Amino acid sequence: MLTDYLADARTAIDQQLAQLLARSDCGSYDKLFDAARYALLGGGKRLRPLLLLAAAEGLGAARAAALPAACAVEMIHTYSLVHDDLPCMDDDDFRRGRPSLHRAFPEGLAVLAGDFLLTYAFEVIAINPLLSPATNLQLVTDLAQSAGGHGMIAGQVMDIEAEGKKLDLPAMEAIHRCKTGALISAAVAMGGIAANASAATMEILRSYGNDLGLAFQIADDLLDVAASMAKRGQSSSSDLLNDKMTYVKLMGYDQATETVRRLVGHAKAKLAQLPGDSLPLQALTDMAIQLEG
Ligand code: GRG
Repeated sequence: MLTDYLADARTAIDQQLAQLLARSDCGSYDKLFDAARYALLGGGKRLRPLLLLAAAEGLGAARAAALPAACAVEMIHTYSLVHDDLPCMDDDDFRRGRPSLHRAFPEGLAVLAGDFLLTYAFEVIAINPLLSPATNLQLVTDLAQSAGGHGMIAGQVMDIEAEGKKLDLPAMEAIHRCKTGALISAAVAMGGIAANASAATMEILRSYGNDLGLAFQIADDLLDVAASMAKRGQSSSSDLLNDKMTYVKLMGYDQATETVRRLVGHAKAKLAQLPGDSLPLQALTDMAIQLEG
């Protein structure tokens, strides 16, 4: 039943994203849309838009009304991956199981396709006729703040600045809360906004989203370590802790795992306080945070 809900919501997101970037004859700039489609429609778990829909629908919003905001969040996420993969950033050749956008298309076009997705996200929210202008404005504001200069982009800059330096736990947490956590948290909050949730409900959603966002990043660090260990055939994680400045390196594998469990426990306790149906959010929490063992 719950798996049906998530599969159905995912299909709705994928269909709406495809529709938003439907083939049209753009003449001399066709390639921009080809590149954007390659990045946006080429896989991904759709965690952030699913969180948004689950929060919105659980609180009584119609799916159609919340879908544009859900797609906008996925566009922002995808643009961040496209830009993060560029040679001037992480220089990654692969993304979502295939060549990254700047490997499949000219690098300049990859930059511009990322810019396009970033800009289009706000247009998609602003022109949604199924929500009031005031609600759309609140959605735009939340998304801009989470993705912007005190949110995801700030996180990316802090991350770059931290390269080669020894960070303490609060500094690392600040980076993760901005770089990864802010958009995840915004996705959940935007679901509440789309549903016209009360201030008390918004507070619960934001607290849940903040914990989930941080847990997601630490769990990702843990999965990286586990994958490297499996690849190297090592039975102890200790050698791997020298590779990269991550939560796992700072805290050790076991304590990082414990931190994720604690954050997830706290996040789920918040969900239990929500009015409406929070079961899809519970299931998404488990889908987002997968720990070994
Ligand atoms: C370049 C503006 C700019 C920002 C980059 C978010 C970010 C900041 C970079 C992403 C790089 C990265 C790997 C971050 C760690 C968080 C993470 C695991 C992101 C991947 O999210 P998933 O697993 O990806 O939800 P899919 O492909 O499933 O959507």
